[in-house]
Amino acid sequence: MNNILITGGAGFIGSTLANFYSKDHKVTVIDDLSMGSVSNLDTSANIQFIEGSVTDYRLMEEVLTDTQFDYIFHLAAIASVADSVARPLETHQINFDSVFQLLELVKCNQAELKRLVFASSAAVYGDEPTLPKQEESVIRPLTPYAIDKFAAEKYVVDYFHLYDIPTSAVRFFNVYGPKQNPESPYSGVISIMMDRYKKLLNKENTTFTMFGDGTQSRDFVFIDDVVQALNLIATSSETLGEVYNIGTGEAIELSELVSIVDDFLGVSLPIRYDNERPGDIKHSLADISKVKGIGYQPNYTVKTGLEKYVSYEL
Ligand code: UD2
Repeated sequence: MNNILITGGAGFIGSTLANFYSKDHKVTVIDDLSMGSVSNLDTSANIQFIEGSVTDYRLMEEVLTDTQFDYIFHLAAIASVADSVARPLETHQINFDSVFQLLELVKCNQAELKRLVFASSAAVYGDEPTLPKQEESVIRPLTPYAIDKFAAEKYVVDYFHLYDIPTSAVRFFNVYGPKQNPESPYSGVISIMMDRYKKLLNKENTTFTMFGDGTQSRDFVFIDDVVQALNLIATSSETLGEVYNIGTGEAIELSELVSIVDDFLGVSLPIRYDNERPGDIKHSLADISKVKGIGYQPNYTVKTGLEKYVSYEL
């Protein structure tokens, strides 16, 4: 039985990962509940929940001196690109400072650690138009979010090379699935869309706002595939000090996404078109050869993932 720490563990990705590991391992979750919820976590004696922020040095020091962890997943972040443009200083403290602080605490207190996995983002590639994005592609971060993720990712990898701390970083493309919170205007687009479909099916008045003309495309990856990839990366020795894209290798336009769910549910989602969001990337697509090299195989296309999501949510 391993000891696993998941920061942001009550959020969408973190709670799915915590529930997955809690079947066989002891999981400690730290979350400030800004986007996450304790109700995302299974009721399990193997999960210990701590409410607090990863920016709280005292709290993090206490947790990391109390317990020797085998694995740490640092997922706590302000996940929204648009929110980082609106609040660059606040998001920097969470998306960058917390990582640096965690690395130092791990260096001093976690001699038994097998792996620290840091959640970076496809946003680091920015708007350089060459697709698909390989890990070695040009990096052109455009927003505070992307700059923080890239700088933090660099430190994470550097701590392996300089201090032998066992680290890996992952660049998430657009992750979706059950438990993604649709409440904020900055939530993942599929969770917002699902919320509007739910209202539509309940005969409530609703509109989905499309920022731009709907021709922007994303590599949407289903949460179960993300958990598969994270587990492989954390437990493989060849991933030490390396960075991995996590996506599907297929992209879809937003308007196409709406058509798929419309057809599936036999409805027509009312759409209001608005201006593109500042800092928005037009197209995003992962090259996943590197993570496939350690045995990753996405089990869901966007169609099958959406079907599963729709049957779970609606
Ligand atoms: C996602 C991640 C971000 C980062 C990035 C990597 C989320 C919430 N954000 O940012 O953390 O990893 O990918 O590239 O998962 N949109 C609408 N209507 C809405 C909401 C969004 O049209 O109500 C559009 C939005 O303008 C964008 C697209 O949908 O063109 C995707 O937006 P998003 O916020 O889901 O994700 P993204 O790609 O900005």
